[in-house]
Amino acid sequence: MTQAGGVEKSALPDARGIAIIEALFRAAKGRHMAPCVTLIIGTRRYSSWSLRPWLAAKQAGLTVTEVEIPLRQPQTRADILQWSPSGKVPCLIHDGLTVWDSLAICEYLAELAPALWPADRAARAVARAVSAEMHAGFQTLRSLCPMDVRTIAPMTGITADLQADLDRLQTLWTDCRTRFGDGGPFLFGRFSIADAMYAPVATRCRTYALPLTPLAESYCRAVLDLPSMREWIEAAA
Ligand SMILES: N[C@@H](CCC(=O)N[C@@H](CS)C(=O)NCC(=O)O)C(=O)O
Repeated sequence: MTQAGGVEKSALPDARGIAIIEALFRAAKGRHMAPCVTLIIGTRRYSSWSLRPWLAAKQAGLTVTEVEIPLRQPQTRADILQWSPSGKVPCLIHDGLTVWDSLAICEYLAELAPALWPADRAARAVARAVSAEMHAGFQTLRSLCPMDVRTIAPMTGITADLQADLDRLQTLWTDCRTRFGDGGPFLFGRFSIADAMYAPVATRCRTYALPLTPLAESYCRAVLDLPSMREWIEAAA
């Protein structure tokens, strides 16, 4: 049955279907397989919160089964509520457990794949702080420059509030790269959850041609060049 503008339910696997898919992965790959997680995500083109844990899981080499729910449809909330008690995506399902909220999901993924946080305690603490800052902040950037990975729409006239967000962003990226960035092009050298949290910002910088320092430009390029990022953008309708 299809509701106006909604998801055709038979087109999406249900919880039983997901359990069967996970069992098949386990059987096919044997005992030493990478953990298989299911992510309920929103429309790839727009769902910045979905991109974050999806990218973290892919970068960690986990096997990801996805259910993509179209956002901004009359049926969206009902469809999401079938999976996520908060009525929001993303939502992760693993071993019968449901975890909602992007940052909580990333923390869970790091328990499956500890390399998702930096190994050094100080670096790990700062990585958590900048991830939490992204999760809770940058309101002006988020509202004036919504994620749309398929569009290029250079912005003219940067407001003072938007410039303040851009300044903070670039101070933060410079600090992380300078103090912890040896050993790779990411905020803490190797890819970490902090990069997953800022990946939708890298796409916004490109979409809106936001003015950046050379360090910020090259950091954004490193994120956008990740094969998993390319895969997400390619798959976005
Ligand atoms: N704090 C949540 C925010 C999640 C959120 O707002 N997700 C949006 C999509 S990006 C959503 O589910 N919107 C519901 C809707 O559009 O009906 C998180 O970090 O996961």
